[in-house]
Amino acid sequence: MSYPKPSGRSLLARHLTPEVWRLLNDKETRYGVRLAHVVASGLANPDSSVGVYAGDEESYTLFAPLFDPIIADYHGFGPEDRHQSDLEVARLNAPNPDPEGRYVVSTRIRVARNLCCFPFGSALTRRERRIVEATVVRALEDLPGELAGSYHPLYEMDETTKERLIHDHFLFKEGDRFLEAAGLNRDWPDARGIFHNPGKTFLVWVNEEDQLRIISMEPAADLQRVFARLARALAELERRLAFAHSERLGYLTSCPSNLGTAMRASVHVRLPGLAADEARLTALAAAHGLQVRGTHGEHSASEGAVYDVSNKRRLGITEVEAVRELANGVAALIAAEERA
Ligand code: ADP
Ligand code: DAR
Repeated sequence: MSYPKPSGRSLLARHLTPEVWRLLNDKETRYGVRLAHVVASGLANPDSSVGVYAGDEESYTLFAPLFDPIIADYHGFGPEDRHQSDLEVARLNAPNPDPEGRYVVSTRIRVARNLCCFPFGSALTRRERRIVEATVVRALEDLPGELAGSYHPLYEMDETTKERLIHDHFLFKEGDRFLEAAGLNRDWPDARGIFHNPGKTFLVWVNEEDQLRIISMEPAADLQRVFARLARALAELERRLAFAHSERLGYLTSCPSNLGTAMRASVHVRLPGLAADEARLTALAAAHGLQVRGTHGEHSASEGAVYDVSNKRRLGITEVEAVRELANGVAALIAAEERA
């Protein structure tokens, strides 16, 4: 395959030079992942922001001449940097940014994980994806106390239930064109599903963009309690499953934007005053290290002036620091809303 010059302004377009292509194009990981696989989504979607997906853990080292500049660009994380995780609730000290409940509708903290010793989602065979599902579900069905729940395979779910769960922000949307071009939607809906406790405050997505999306969520803005539930769940799951992880990059994920903590901590916050100037809202959020999404997450618009506001940085920051950064940033947005 000759050098496929990427168009657009993605990090792929910026860093897939002819030299990098010549250097890496004939290499293959032990799971058979090649460079063409890694760059497929960004080549097919010139409007990508990142444009690459790792096919396995080894992609991050074998294709480092492409991934390292992308990681440095997105996270400000250099080749000599080392990620540190910190899930110690006692060190969080994140004040509730909206104790009277006037602005924050709900809080959600999620982390991505992939099992070690398997390819990632874009390179799994149907058989491997079913083994991942069975392995993960066996661990989930063994969880104690508040984390106990049940698994609901997508392929056994009626459309009404699926649409209700998506509408209510509990279930992932069917894969978008970026995931499609990466091969992450292959064999859909086979071996995909959602685990949740009766109250839907603890949920796990199985085999979406990553093999696990582990989620703690509830109404209002008690970030401390949402984080504590997630930390308990991760401690239980780390005893039952081995996750793809590297000393340098932390938890390894399909998309490099999720590396490190692999955490996105978000609030749904109603900001009718700031909604009048979304560019200003986005700039104000960015000044506090926060990202703004629509009411239904990535690639969606805001409804009723409700915005999904979350930490942008995932790598080179600890989980505790990311959640504290969100708490402080949301408090600043609420103060600006009260002045708007
Ligand atoms: P992810 O956060 O898993 O990377 P998305 O941005 O697509 O992916 O969000 C997934 C789902 O989580 C969407 O339905 C979104 O509305 C929902 N969501 C995100 N943050 C919150 C929140 N604070 N409260 C309720 N739902 C949320
Ligand atoms: N849409 C892809 C991925 C961007 C980051 N979001 C993820 N990983 N869900 C892009 O390159 O724009």
